[in-house]
Parts: sequence; C-alpha cells; structure tokens
Amino acid sequence: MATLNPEELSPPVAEMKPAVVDINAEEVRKELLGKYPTKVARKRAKQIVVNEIGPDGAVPEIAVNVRTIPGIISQRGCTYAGCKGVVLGPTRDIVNLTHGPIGCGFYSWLTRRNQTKPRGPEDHNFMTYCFSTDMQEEQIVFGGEKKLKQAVQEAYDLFHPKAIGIFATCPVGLIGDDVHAVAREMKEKLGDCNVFAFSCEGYKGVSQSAGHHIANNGIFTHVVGLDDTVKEGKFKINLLGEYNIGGDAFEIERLFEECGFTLISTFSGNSSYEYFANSHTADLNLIMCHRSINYVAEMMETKFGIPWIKINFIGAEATAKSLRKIAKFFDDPELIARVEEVIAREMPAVEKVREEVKARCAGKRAMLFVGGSRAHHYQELFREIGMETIAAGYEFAHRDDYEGRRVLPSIKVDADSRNIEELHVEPDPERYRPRLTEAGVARMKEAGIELSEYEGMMAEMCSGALVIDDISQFETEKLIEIYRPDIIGAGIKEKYTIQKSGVPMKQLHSYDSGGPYAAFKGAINFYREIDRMVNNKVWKYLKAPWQEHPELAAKYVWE
Ligand code: CFM
Repeated sequence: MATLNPEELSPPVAEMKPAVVDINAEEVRKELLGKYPTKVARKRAKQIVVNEIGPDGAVPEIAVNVRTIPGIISQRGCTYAGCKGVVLGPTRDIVNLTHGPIGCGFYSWLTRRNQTKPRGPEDHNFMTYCFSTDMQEEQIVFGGEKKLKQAVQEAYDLFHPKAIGIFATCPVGLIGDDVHAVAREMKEKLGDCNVFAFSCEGYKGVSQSAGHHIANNGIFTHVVGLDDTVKEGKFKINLLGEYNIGGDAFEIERLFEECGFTLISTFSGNSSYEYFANSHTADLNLIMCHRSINYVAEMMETKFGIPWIKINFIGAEATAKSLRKIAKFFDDPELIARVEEVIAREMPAVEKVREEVKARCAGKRAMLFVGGSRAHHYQELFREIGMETIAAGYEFAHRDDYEGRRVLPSIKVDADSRNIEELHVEPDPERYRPRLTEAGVARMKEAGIELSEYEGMMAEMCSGALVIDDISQFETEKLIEIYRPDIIGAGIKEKYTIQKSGVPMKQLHSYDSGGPYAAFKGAINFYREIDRMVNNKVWKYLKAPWQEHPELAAKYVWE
C-alpha cells in the first residue's frame, strides 16, 4: 500500500493563494458583485455590505428576507421546513402529520438531530415515526381530504395522542385541500384529541422563515393557554427558540435546575404538548433564537403580560451573562447567590480547556453562514478562543436579526411577508397579568438589561467585516479563494465543496455527530472540536478535483 508523502502532494491548495491579512472588504465586495449581470448585481449589492458601526451604534442597512434570484444556488429551505421541521418537529408527543408526497415527510424527519427525553415509559414519543399521507396521483387529481381524514383517524387509533398537527405541502395548496376544515371536523369527531392544521405550503414565503411565523401563529392559537394549572416553583421561565440540537437543551436544563429556575416550557426542544399548553403560567420568556420564535414571545406578552429578554447560551461568557440576567429579573438575593455559585463551579473547567486551546487557535479566522441566529451566536464561542469572524451572514433572517430591533418600524412589509397572517392579539380579560411593576422595569433598565430588545448580529461584529445575506455557492467559493479562512461554519449543502477547497467546515445546523455546544460543558466540547479541525494539517495537503482536472473547473469561478 502506498504511503502518503506530503512532498508529492504539491501544490497544496492552501498555498495556491496565501492568506492575505489586510484585505479590503469593499474590494472583495466589488469582486463578488463584478461577476453578476447588471440587474443581479444591483440586487445583490444591497445584500452584501461591509460592516461599519457608527458613533450611535447604528450599522448599515442590509436588504434581506427577499426572494432569491433564480439561477443563484442558495442554501435556503422552504416554508414547510420552517413550520413542521423547525418549530413543531422537536415536540415528542404531537403526531406531526405531513399532508403531501412522501419525500416532504421523510426528508424533514430527524435530520436536524433534535433530541428528546420522555419522562417515563408512559410518556409518548412519536419522533421516531415519520407520519405522512403519502399523496399519490389519485389525490392530486381528485383531492386529498379523504385520505387526510383517514390518516388522522389511523394515527388516533394506533397511538391515541393528545394532539395531531397537520402540515400542508406545496401540492396541497395547489389543489386546494382545506386542511383546517379537516382538522376541525376530526377534532370534533375524536373528542379527546386536539387536531390543528398549518397552511405552511413550501412556496408560501421566500424561505423557512415564513414557516416559523405560521407555526408560531398556530401553536399560539391552538395550544398556548389551554392548561391553567399553576405549577410549583418560584422562578418560572420559558425557553423560546432552543431546539435541543445535539443535546444542547439537556445541558441548559441541567443549569436551570442547579440555579433553581423552574422551566415551564421550551419551544420546542425536549418539549411536550402539555408544556406548551401551560406555558402562559411562566413569569419570564427567554429568547434564544430570535428569528424563529419572537412572534410567540410578543403574543404572550400582549395576551398574558409575560415580558421577554434575549439570552444566549452559546459561549461560556454568554451563558454566565444570560444566567445573571435571569437572576436579576427575579431580583432574589438567594437566587442571585446560587447563580454565582453555579458559574463559579462551572468556569474553572472551561477556563482550563480554553487557555490550552486558545494558545493554538488565537489569530485564526472564521466565516459563519448559518440560518437565522447561529451565525451570530457562534461568534461568541470563536471569540473565546481568540478567533475572529471576518465574514458572516444568515440564510433567511430579517433586518432586525442583523441590525437590531430598533429598525423594526422602518421595515417595509412586502407582498411575500403580507402573505403570512399577523394575528390580532389582545390582553386576556381574566389572565392578563403584568409581571413587572414600573419600578421593576426601571430596575432592569438600571442594570443594563433591556426588555423586548435584540441588538442583532452586526453591532457585535468588527468594523470592516463582510455581512452577506443568503450567500450563494459562487460567493462562498470566491471568499475561500480570497480570504483562505481557517474554518467555515455552515450547513450540509455547502460542506463538501468547502472541504474540497482545503478548508475545514463545521456543520452548525445538526452539528454532524457532535454536540452539545451550549452552555459551559458545550463550550468545552466546541473548543476541543475547533482545535482539532483548524490545527489538523490534512487540509493543507488536500488537492481539489479541479486542480488535478482543470477541465472540471467552471470558468466563472476559477478563470
Ligand atoms: Fe433558529 Fe435554529 Fe437558527 Fe432556525 Fe434552522 Fe436550526 Fe439554523 Mo438549521 S431555528 S434560525 S430554521 S437557531 S434548523 S435549530 S440550525 S437554519 S441558525
């Protein structure tokens, strides 16, 4: 067997274009746009900006949440994915029934690695099943409502679930099946099972973001507030926008317990239908992923008076800061002391690994192109080991996730967003109860904790960093060529082209086989993994197929 001789592997990809330290981001931007036809370039120019933080903290405006230009290879998903896969998918005891062709159900089934832990053998866990009406030509031609009713009945007879959620896929909208009418009819017929439907056809919005909104509306309308039981516990919280990918929520739950917080519900990692139904009894909502769940937080505040704060458990420092924020909200000396104890107990192990890893990673550079919140959150973890994020962007976030909620009033609502219903919510006549007095609000302000506020990603990035929304495959390859980053955090669709370019890629959606990365123990896992990846010499010797076979190279990229 031939042994690997690095000398023969020349020229290594990493040496083809050496890393340039002082790269002018404006020049890079021009280079990216230069390859596009004029009309496309004009549109992309508004979606690719060089970050600059003004004296008042203001950042440049970015055009986002708009349709991807046909022909551009985007990493976005569909509205159905955002509704069924992202928001409702991680709930273990709702039968999530896809009304559509089998592929929609199958490919949205557990690929995100959202985990769950049933409370005991009696607790339902349907996440190991893939439920679909498996539409055939007959239903497309003659309608699928009959088959949908049969499927709901079959699921009920087999499992007796507390709830069944119906999710519409593209063909359902095209042929006009009324999923809501079916849900109403079956709910009445079954009697002891809550059946509700989502008009989350894949084409409904410009990305999965529309699906988040539809899911938030549905769960708020049909589930939140159904169970008024007041549970024991002094410091009651909900965790919104944490989906337990790779076990993240387990690690956060452990900390909550040690600190003495009572977690009423998570939307929706390691969650159950009953938790959602009871979630309005909590006193504080914590928002982890602002993009996917801010609607529920806003509606719960209007209807029940529960305030929300933005927290982040990605990064050890961010975790400590978030725990302190929560303790400050409840303003209980014993609680504050316990939180400090937990932080003091957890930190030494984090520090030890961090120092060791930082020595090898400091000065290296990352790029992050992920979803609607992680491209921001993971910058914290990289910063802790001395790595700067030089370019980042979301796939489907809105301007508030980039520029902060201060821009909300100036966001123009276009036809695509108008497609998604805005629920009209009013204070509940009996159950509305503001959780903070005016003095309480003032106290939070004094402590520097803003209620209902999110600063967005750009304010925390360095000036001169590139911010790119809905990055294309072409732009990714170009950035690699110009910057030669030490690592890219992105998703499975772009993973292998990045790695073939000789750059390691960390999958920040499902984490591949890794995780948890949240909170203190998660940070340790992440430091170690990034260390292994960026300091692995194998990438330097990698020869991409298009180097050995130039005829494979697409001219527009490598000319
Ligand atoms: Fe929120 Fe998510 Fe994300 Fe998201 Fe997602 Fe995800 Fe994501 Mo993949 S809810 S926006 S739609 S943090 S599935 S758990 S990793 S793109 S950055």
